Amino acid sequence: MQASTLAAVSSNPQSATAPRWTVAEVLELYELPLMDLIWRAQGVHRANFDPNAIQRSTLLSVKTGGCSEDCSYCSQSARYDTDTQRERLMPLDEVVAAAKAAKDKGASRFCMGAAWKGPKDNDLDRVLDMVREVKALGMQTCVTLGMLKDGQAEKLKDAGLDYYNHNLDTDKEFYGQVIKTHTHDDRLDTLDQVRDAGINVCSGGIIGMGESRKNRAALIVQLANLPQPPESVPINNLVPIPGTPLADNPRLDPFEFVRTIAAARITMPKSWVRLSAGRQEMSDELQALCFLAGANSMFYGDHLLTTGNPEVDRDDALFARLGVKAV
Ligand code: SAM
Ligand code: DTB
Ligand code: SF4
Repeated sequence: MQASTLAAVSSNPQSATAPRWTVAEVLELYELPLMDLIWRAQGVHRANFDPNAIQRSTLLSVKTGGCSEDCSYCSQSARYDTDTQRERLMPLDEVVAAAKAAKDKGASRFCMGAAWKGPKDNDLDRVLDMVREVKALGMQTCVTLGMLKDGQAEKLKDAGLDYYNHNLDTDKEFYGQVIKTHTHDDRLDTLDQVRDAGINVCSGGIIGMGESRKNRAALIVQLANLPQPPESVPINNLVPIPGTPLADNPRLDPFEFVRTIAAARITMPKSWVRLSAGRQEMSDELQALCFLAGANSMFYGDHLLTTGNPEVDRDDALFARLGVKAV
C-alpha cells in the first residue's frame, strides 16, 4: 500500500471507543520498502520535534538482582544462573553522587532501576528520598520499580517524580511465552496508576525475543492505543544474557529494529522514542539510521542496569559527527 493510502486509513479519530491504530495498519507500515518507511517516519518526526536534538537519560541500578520474577531475558531474575551479583538497595549518598556525575557529563534525566516485582512500602520510602535529592540537583527523575500498589504512585508524584518506566515489553499474545509470574494486564494496571497520579509514562518493549513481526506490530499498537500514548517509548533490542532462557536466541535482522523504531515514531508522533538496550552492539551507522527513523532519546553512560552501553566518549563523538545536540 502507498504511504498516502496508509495515511488515510490511519486517521481514525482519537476516541475512547475507536482504536487509533490496528495491527493490520501497523503491519502495512512494517511491509513498506525501508526507504519509504524511513521517509514517512522522518516526516512525522520533523513535524513534531527538532530532528537534530536527542534526549539523554543516565541509568543506575539502585537495587540489583535477586528478583522473584521469571522474565526470560533478565539477568536479575533469581531463577536463572547469571553473572549478576545480588546487591542491596544502594545508600542515598552513592545514588546522589552518581546523579551528580551524570549531570556533569550532560544527562538531563536520571533513571533509577530496581529488580523488584514491586516495591515494599519501606523500600519505597528510601526511593522517595532518592527522587527528592536527584530532583534537587535540577535533573528530571525517573524510576522503574516494578508493579505499584494503590497509593504508591501518588507518593512518587509528591516526591517530585517526573517519569515512571514500566514496559509492556511484548505483545499480550506473546507475553506468556516470556514471562509467567505476572501478566500483561498487571503491567497495564500499573501504567493506569502512574497515569492517574499525573506522572509521565515511559513504556516500551524489547524486540528480538523470538516474537513474530505481527507480535511486534501488536506491541506498538498496544502502546499507541493506550488512553494516552506514553510520553517516552523505549525500544530495547534484546541483550542476550548467558544463563537466561533467551541466551541463545537467534539475532534479529537490524533493519527489523529500525522498522520498529519507525513504526513507533509514526504511531506515537509526539512521544520521545528511545533507542535503548542493544546500542553497544550497534555500529554508529546503524544508530544513525535509528535516529533517521525517528528515535530521539537514548541511554547515556557506560552502563545500562547490568550490561554495558557505549562509552560516553564514543557517544560524544557520534553526536559531533552527526551534528546533533543533546537535550
Ligand atoms: N523490575 C522492573 C520491571 O520489570 O519493570 C524494573 C527493571 S527491568 C530490568 C526494566 C526493563 O529492562 C524491562 O522491562 C526490560 O524491557 C528491560 N530489559 C531487561 N533485561 C533486558 C535485556 N536482557 N535486554 C533488553 N532489555 C532488557
Ligand atoms: C528500558 O526500557 N530499558 C532500560 C530501562 N528501561 C530500565 C533497561 C535495559 C536493561 C538492559 C539489560 C541490563 O543492563 O540488565
Ligand atoms: Fe525482575 Fe524486572 Fe528483571 Fe522481570 S525484568 S526479572 S521484574 S528485574
